[in-house]
Amino acid sequence: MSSHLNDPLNTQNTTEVGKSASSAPLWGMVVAVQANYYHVKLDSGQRSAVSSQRSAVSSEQSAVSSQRSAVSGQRSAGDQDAAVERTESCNLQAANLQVLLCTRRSRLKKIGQRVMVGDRVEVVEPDWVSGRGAIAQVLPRQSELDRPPVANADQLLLVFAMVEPTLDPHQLSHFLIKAETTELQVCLCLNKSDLATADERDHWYDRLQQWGYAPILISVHQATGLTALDAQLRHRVTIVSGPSGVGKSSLINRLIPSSDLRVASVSGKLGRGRHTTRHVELFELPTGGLLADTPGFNQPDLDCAPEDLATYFPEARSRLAVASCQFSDCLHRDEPNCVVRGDWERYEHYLHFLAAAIARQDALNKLGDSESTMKRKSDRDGEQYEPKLETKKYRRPSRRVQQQTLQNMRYDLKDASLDGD
Ligand SMILES: Nc1nc2c(ncn2[C@@H]2O[C@H](COP(=O)(O)OP(=O)(O)OP(=O)(O)O)[C@@H](O)[C@H]2O)c(=O)[nH]1
Ligand SMILES: [Mg+2]
Ligand SMILES: [Zn+2]
Repeated sequence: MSSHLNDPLNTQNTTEVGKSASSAPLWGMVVAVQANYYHVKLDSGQRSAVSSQRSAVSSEQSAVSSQRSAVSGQRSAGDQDAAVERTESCNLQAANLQVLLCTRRSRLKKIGQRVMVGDRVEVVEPDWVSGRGAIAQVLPRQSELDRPPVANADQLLLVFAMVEPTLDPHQLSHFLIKAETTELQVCLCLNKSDLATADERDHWYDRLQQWGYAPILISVHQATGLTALDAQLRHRVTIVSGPSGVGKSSLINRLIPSSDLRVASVSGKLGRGRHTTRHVELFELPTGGLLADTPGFNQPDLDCAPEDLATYFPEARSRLAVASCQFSDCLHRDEPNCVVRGDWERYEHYLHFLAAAIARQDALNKLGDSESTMKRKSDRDGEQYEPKLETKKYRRPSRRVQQQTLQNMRYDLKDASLDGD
């Protein structure tokens, strides 16, 4: 992350810097979004640059005033300086450790530029007294996740509990596949190892290695395994994900004690699921790096194409890295000379999720057919599309169909609230 952060400072804004010290652009990262306000944490290098610029300005002013005042000038300039410095540091502290509350410039609104948590932004017109500013520019994203909405994340930390709730291999697979579809690096962590026996711990460690993962076993309560985890999180932007109750918020609280209140507020009874997704926030690790807590949900929806599914299994990836199936569009079921089909534990999971992906695609295709309202027509000018005449469209639906639609909507709503977001 950090390598691309400084580029814009050196390239795009050299002329700005030349203009005047006080109008030098400020860069930072959006750490939280609430309604139309963005909390932007300024880059640390810049914060010191800003305060040294400001103290340079204030000492210039002091020098001028000391020249004017012949006798007591020196002393009052010194006092003034110190006072400015004190006010500044208080303001910055009051503004939540160099986080400015920003609006989005109307130009960005006009061009439809969304601002997400994790975005790298340019802040203009900082008001150090009130801790406010405006976002004038958003840098291109390196990655973008929709749920939760976070830009520029480097990795996904999938947290599961070994016990309470019981580790269900199928559910774990489900989450792992979902995590792999993000194309972010996936890191797996098993919490509550204090509740597991040594045999259980060995069993899961070996088993998940077979799946192609190197799980980090931790206990938030006993503070074990946290050093290894910390090394994995350092200097990266990580999204913490996993089912409800596995200890995601407890973990973040432990790693970032200062996040305590805020984490508690988003993962309490009220926040579970719905609230947290609407209010994603990045917390800074004392050792460097940022963590985003997410609401726990128990069944992520998979929307991957059948032909992509194998790429979300490290076991299949490693097989395909050294050999190829006979058919390039092999779905690895019963095709001849398939190199993926075989004796690996999760091959059963693969078949299960493949069947679901195929069913989903079929359903989408059917929907696409029935919803397509244009038909192709050839004439002298070539091919053209014209609206289809829909014979049944204006027919009034029967009472039974109306009842069924209503019923389905109820189920959808119920599912949505169970899913959490
Ligand atoms: N025994 C044990 N319990 C833990 C550990 N870590 C967390 N817990 C407990 O697990 C429960 C759930 O923890 P949370 O941190 O709220 O879990 P979460 O993943 O944030 O849950 P959601 O916010 O619902 O998604 C709490 O009662 C914690 O005290 C651990 O290492 N060992
Ligand atoms: Mg939580
Ligand atoms: Zn195959």
